[in-house]
Amino acid sequence: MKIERVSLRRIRLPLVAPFRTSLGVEHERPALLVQVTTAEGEGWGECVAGADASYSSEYLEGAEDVLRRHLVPRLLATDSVSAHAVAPLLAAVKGHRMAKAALETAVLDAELRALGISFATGLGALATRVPSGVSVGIMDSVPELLDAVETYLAQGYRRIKLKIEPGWDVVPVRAVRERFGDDLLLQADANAAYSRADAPLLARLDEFGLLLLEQPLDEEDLLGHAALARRLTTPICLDESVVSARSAADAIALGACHVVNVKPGRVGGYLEARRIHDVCAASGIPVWCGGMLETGLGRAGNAALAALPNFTLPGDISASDRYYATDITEPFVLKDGHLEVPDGPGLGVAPLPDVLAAVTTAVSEVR
Ligand code: OSB
Ligand code: MG
Repeated sequence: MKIERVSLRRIRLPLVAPFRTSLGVEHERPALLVQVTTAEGEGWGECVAGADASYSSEYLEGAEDVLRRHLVPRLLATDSVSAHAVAPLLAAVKGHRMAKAALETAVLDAELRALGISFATGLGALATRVPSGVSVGIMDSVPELLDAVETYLAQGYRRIKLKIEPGWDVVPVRAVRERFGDDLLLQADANAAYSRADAPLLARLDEFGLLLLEQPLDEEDLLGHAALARRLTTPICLDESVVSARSAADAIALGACHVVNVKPGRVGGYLEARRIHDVCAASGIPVWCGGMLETGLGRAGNAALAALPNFTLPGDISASDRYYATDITEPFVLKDGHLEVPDGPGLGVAPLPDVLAAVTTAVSEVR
């Protein structure tokens, strides 16, 4: 495919409720959409970089800048681009995985749409629906948290993830476990808010039978995670620390995790995400699909990825209305606690023109 032009579109979506984590609180989701146009048709990708650089070093304006100056021009200068060629073409630019992921996704979407093949089929996935989990933010009080969890469970969510931070950990986890019982699939995510010295405190979570504890320590502290994994009975899961198939393999070899959260944006795209799935499968490490408050575009790709066989734990792939009153695509809805994996060509969904126009704050083209 020859890429003719690439549009970079900034959108802003209000959240149905504030989402608080140890990294901060979000009231809306500003996002960057990448649209590639080829002679064979178009494709879309969503960049998951946040407004600030609190989750990773990437942030929205930075992602837009590197796309415009360094990434898109490399593809425009190439006569024929396939999705598998994107990462090698962009490899001379270090890092910026979320920006690269958005561009590769748009090319993959265009390619698969032209071929009439769905993302799920293109990735090698067979499942037609995936179990849906929900990530529950830090609340002002335990009763408020219990109400939120009760509402999600009533909607059918199959697994609850509680965001934790120092001062909001043992007490809310105990409260949820006691209220909803031992059968509830429950896990916690610290977003790197603890240090090695907190091991005794984190060990107190062991009594609650969590599926896993996600990213308790700094993203670079693999040895700290390995020490914690030896000390706790709760399985350690890595999110921020795993940025590639190589780093996943290293973390596993060091004993730093028993489970991996796979987010396509964090690792540079769906093709690398697939490789992480494969590396983990070969090592007997289960994976699940994380989320970054994606719109329907990113949610569609994530549902396809999560349909791969080693995604044996429910992911943070909730229905559109978990975050958005109006999604930019046809909304993903919960059916019996699951989301359907789109089976149309490419991502199988596309932005609805009216909604897209209403939430767009800026568009620019790179040719
Ligand atoms: O750590 O998984 C995380 C959202 C933003 C940044 C980091 C994380 C999250 C979530 C939300 O937990 C998951 C979702 O999209 O529902
Ligand atoms: Mg996480």
